[in-house]
Amino acid sequence: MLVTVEGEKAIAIRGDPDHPNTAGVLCTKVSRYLERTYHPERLLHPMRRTGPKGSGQFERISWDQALTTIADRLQAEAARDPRAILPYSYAGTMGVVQGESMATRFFNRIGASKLDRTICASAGSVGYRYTIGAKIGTDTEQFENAKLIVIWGGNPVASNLHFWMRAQEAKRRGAVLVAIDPHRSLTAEKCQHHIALLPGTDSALALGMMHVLIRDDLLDHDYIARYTLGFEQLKQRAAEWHPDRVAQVCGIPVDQVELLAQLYGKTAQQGEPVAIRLNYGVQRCHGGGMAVRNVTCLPALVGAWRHAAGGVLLSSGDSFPKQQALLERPDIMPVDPARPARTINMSTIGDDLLRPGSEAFGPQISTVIVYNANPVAVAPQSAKVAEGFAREDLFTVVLEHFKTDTADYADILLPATTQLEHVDVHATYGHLYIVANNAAIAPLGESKPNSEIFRLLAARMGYTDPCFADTDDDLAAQAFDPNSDTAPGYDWSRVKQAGWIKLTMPPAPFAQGGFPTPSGKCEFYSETMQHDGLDPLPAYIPPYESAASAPDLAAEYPLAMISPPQRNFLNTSFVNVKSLRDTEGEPHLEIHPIDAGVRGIHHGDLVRAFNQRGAMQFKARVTDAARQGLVVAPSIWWKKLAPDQKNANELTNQRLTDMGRAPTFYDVLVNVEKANTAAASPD
Ligand SMILES: Nc1nc2c(c(=O)[nH]1)N[C@H]1C(S)=C(S)[C@@H](COP(=O)(O)OP(=O)(O)OC[C@H]3O[C@@H](n4cnc5c(=O)[nH]c(N)nc54)[C@H](O)[C@@H]3O)O[C@H]1N2
Ligand SMILES: Nc1nc2c(c(=O)[nH]1)N[C@H]1C(S)=C(S)[C@@H](COP(=O)(O)OP(=O)(O)OC[C@H]3O[C@@H](n4cnc5c(=O)[nH]c(N)nc54)[C@H](O)[C@@H]3O)O[C@H]1N2
Ligand SMILES: [Mo]
Repeated sequence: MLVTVEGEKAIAIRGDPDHPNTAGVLCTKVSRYLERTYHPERLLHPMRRTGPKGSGQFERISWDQALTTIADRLQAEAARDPRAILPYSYAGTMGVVQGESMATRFFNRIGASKLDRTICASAGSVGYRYTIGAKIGTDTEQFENAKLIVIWGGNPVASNLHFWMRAQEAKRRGAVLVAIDPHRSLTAEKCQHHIALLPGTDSALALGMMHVLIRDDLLDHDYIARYTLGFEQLKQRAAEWHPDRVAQVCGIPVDQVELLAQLYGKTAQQGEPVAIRLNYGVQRCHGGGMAVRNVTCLPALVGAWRHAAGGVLLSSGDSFPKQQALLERPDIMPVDPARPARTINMSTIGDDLLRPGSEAFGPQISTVIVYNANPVAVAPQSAKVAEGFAREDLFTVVLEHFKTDTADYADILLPATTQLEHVDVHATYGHLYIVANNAAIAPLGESKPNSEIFRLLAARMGYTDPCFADTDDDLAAQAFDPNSDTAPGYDWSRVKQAGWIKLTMPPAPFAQGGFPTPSGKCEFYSETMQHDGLDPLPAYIPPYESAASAPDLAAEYPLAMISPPQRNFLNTSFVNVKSLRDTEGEPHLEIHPIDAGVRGIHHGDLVRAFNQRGAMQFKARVTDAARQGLVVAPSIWWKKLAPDQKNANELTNQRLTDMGRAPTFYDVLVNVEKANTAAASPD
């Protein structure tokens, strides 16, 4: 991003036309970054809570008062049992410096509980790594050369615009685009083919593709023999997945299974690059890890990895040689055999805040420090999360730009800087550039970077370890390994000057195998999975909440609900930016005309979606963009900006995926009724 500054003020923001991946294009929401930065409700000084928890009533205090209050509390807790202290952070800024470096050092030094950061990507990461060894994939910039692009569980028009630019270019050059998505998303609308399967059934579709590829011999036998493991066992497993069975499980016509497999296998057999952009939509049901694994097996079957523009991209995260231990310093954690280190899963924060201390759990959570996150709005089963944060005996500190749903529960609220005001360096998960974040303007008001806040707290706690003296430039300099193959000679001062550097990666990373798995091959059969108690072969795991696995529940709540991101929001960031929120209108629910018809629901009606966990009101949008049996609740709204102070996480559950301990946001059954009948019903 290029920021124009006049005097002290940033007056314009645009994409850098020289950056190869983004080519000067900013997505809708980030193009409003100035509106967000100079928002009249920006937090500009520390505050202390004056009203009841959740009320959002605060009074101004000084930094000195704030830091003293927090350090006193942390010291008292640490003396009792530091594991009662919990950091909670995720995607607010994805920078290395303002994310997990100084903050994590601080919590390690205390001996606080660790946070298992599972809320977004951990199911797929595990499934992908079992299969090909690391989160390394096709270079985004190569996709424009592909002849077939399968966009599997992603909506890049809304959530990954710079990938979509490449996919569009490929289409202009004659490529076929296929979207696999229960919802006719903005992306699916623009693809030549759209397969609207039921949520959580992607594993079965991938098995059906394997079945057809093997049946019709659309395989690259040479690639399979040299670079894969377990083809014979896979063949037997795939034989069980006749397209008729697949069609039934996925709720789609059988010819769509055939079409997809034939397109994929035949295009590859013609020697053309076939590429899969695999995204997060497939990971948010019970079998989310397995779904990613199954899809990740496909390129090896047809030899797609031979081409720079073939293969699959889930995340490019492992291509970055991040020096995590150097940044986070787990070595400074105190070791106390009586108090083994504890890890809390961020995806079950609702239950865990409400859990009493016990032998098995360890101490009750007494103190939470939230930065870069908005758990009250984004974590599943929101009512429990809010109940947890409302605990009178819980001490909560929130570092924020705004008074979010979570900030309303803070005892102490601290103003943080935005990306315009601090220094950072970014690894990415969609492309292969290390990106510098230089400060454009001075911190607004009394706001401070996260790193500085944790540095000051460390000083108040009396920590004299030299690592707490590292500046933000020091941290950025430590971010990547200069002796690595992908960022050789990494030098922060140069990156800072240049703005970015591209990693050095071979154009077709697995053209000659070399998968970073235990066998060095693409593992159709995974001994590691067997060792971990999982099916070693690609399998289908139905959603927790589906007619197949919970018929009684499905009788009561017959509609599957997904809540994918809206185009104008970034998770809950930007929801309070008026121009963006006005574009999205108010929380709405897409419902198929047949499902609406039987419920007497018309376009624009106020409806109530409900299940065993809660209820929420939406404006109905009657549209066949939502397939029959599915409702779509674009997300993630600030609860307090919704008419009934709720968002879709009122209805989601805290059950975890098959691998990676991740949430199952899209594994949810609900029923829907007109809201005016709601007054009479019990909840
Ligand atoms: N505008 C915008 N951009 C964003 C974000 C944002 O909030 N707003 N969030 C960012 C973050 S943190 C992430 S993780 C990514 C997420 O972005 P994506 O990777 O695109 O993932 P999702 O948005 O979760 O879902 C994408 C699509 O998957 C579909 N889907 C839902 N369930 C299933 C299923 O079971 N199978 C299949 N095949 N499809 C399914 C949804 O209908 C949706 O269209 O986007 C990033 N970019
Ligand atoms: N129902 C449903 N729930 C979901 C999802 C979904 O698709 N559906 N998506 C899930 C996914 S993929 C993700 S990644 C999570 C995201 O969940 P979160 O990581 O909580 O992301 P945000 O909601 O954007 O909240 C981030 C907060 O950090 C603040 N912030 C930004 N930069 C900084 C900074 O430099 N310092 C400090 N102190 N604060 C900063 C922002 O103001 C914002 O309030 O939500 C998950 N929840
Ligand atoms: Mo995410």
